[in-house]
Amino acid sequence: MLTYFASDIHLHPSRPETARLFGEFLAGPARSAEHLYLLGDLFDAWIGDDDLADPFNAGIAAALKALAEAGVHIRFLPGNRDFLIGSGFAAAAGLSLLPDETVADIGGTPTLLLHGDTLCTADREYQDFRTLVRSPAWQRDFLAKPLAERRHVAEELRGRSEAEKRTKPMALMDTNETAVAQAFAASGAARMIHGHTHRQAHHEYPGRERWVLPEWDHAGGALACDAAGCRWLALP
Ligand code: LP5
Ligand code: MN
Repeated sequence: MLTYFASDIHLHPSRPETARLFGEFLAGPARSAEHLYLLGDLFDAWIGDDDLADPFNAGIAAALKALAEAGVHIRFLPGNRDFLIGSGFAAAAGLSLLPDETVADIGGTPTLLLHGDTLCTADREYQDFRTLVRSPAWQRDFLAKPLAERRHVAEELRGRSEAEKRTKPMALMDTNETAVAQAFAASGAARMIHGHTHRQAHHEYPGRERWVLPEWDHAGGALACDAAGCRWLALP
């Protein structure tokens, strides 16, 4: 049973090259897998499932649906940019939604799957922001606004986040080892797979391992796992 993992594709109409690369992945290598897990930030910004009328978004959903119809089980868990993906997108893309921090049996190894932003505990400003925008009340209020207004808010936030990231120390924006150890202990998993930090790596701890997925803005890539373990799958 071959399972692929990818995250941080950050699809956006302003980056057609990334969309092309991802489309080729879905139409090609992904078809060899039995399962594909998307671990958040599939989109650079998702402002609600009613934005599926947008041709760019509809095209991505259709490409995922074609993969699902070819027999690949696709699952998605939310990132910090597309946590508003809901059942409308899931139906259009033929995928199922998972909560962040899901333990799955991957080739016989209990594996904790998460986006990874919850591990960046030193970034207090981000964590406060996350608590706000993940609250059901805030989301109800936001989704009730017209699409154009939501798009404007998302663009403002993207700009603000980019500016803040230039001033935040790199270590602050990385995963915190105490949070990693706690996540292993709380989940009972022997393996962890996540994205978010864009710091592709394979970290090994006694009896445990942690894979950090790459982002797709520049090169991209996926992780392939089966009963023999995991390895990087480079894209052509
Ligand atoms: O994703 P990445 O790596 O670029 O940056 C994250 C953190 N930034 C974010 C913000 C998103 O990047 C912006 C795009 C979101 C689009 C989503 C649209 C749908 C919902 C609408 C939005 C509410 O998550 C960044 C981290 C970084 O990772 C590293 O871990 O540092 O965190 C921030 O930049 C957050 C700031 O520190 C705090 C921002 C406070 C803003 C307060 C406004 C609250 C009200 C917003 C609604 C009107
Ligand atoms: Mn992210």
